[in-house]
Amino acid sequence: MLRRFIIPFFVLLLPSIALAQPDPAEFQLIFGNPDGSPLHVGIGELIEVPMWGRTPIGPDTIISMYNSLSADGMAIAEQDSGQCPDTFAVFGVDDCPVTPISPYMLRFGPQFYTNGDTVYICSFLMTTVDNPDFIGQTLCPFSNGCHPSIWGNQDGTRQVEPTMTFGCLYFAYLEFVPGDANGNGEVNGVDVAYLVNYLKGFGPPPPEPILQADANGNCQVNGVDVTYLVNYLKGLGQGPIRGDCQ
Ligand SMILES: [Ca+2]
Ligand SMILES: [Ca+2]
Repeated sequence: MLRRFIIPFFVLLLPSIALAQPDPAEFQLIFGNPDGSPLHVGIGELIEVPMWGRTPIGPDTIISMYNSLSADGMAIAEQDSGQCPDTFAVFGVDDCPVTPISPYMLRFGPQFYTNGDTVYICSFLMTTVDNPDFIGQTLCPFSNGCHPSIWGNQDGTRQVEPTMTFGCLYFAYLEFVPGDANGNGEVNGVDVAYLVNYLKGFGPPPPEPILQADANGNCQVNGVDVTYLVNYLKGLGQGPIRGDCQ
């Protein structure tokens, strides 16, 4: 009779012991877009890599937050700083020999509590490499810094390493003037002739990115763009538009 009493007692006790320590799965740290889609960036461009955080439903407030991110030098040329409220301190961490780019840490002082929502914290600023080969590619250069991201709970005695998610970068096409088929920065009749020659097989393709010849913004380069350009140059149609192409 005694044994039957003891076993249920321990079964009840075990879950309460487990809850005494924060569950890392309940604390989320996301770098990049919270929906997991890649950030659209250019080459050689100063970019913002946003951080998002989530704490559990309930009054479990973070009072100390170190967020650390490493970036692979293949895609990131420089890690500049953080773009954060004044309550954040930004530390450059240069004692991480395994990473080509020194990770920066962002330290947060005041309380942070999301009650189950995913909220924006602040951003790391970085500069992408100036490598045209990456245009049109998706790279995933981010990883945990060599110093872990650590969040401290309100009572000051518990710490949790949040579950981290790292988004990727999509290297979008270079800045260009849509309709500028020959890539000289202007849109005029020369572009019509250039595009016609190319489409007939008599001339070279538009310089990279070839979509600068996509005058109507439908992400294709063909005879419709010639008509579109002619109409625009005659004052009969709208100006060239840049499509949202990948
Ligand atoms: Ca031109
Ligand atoms: Ca087109």
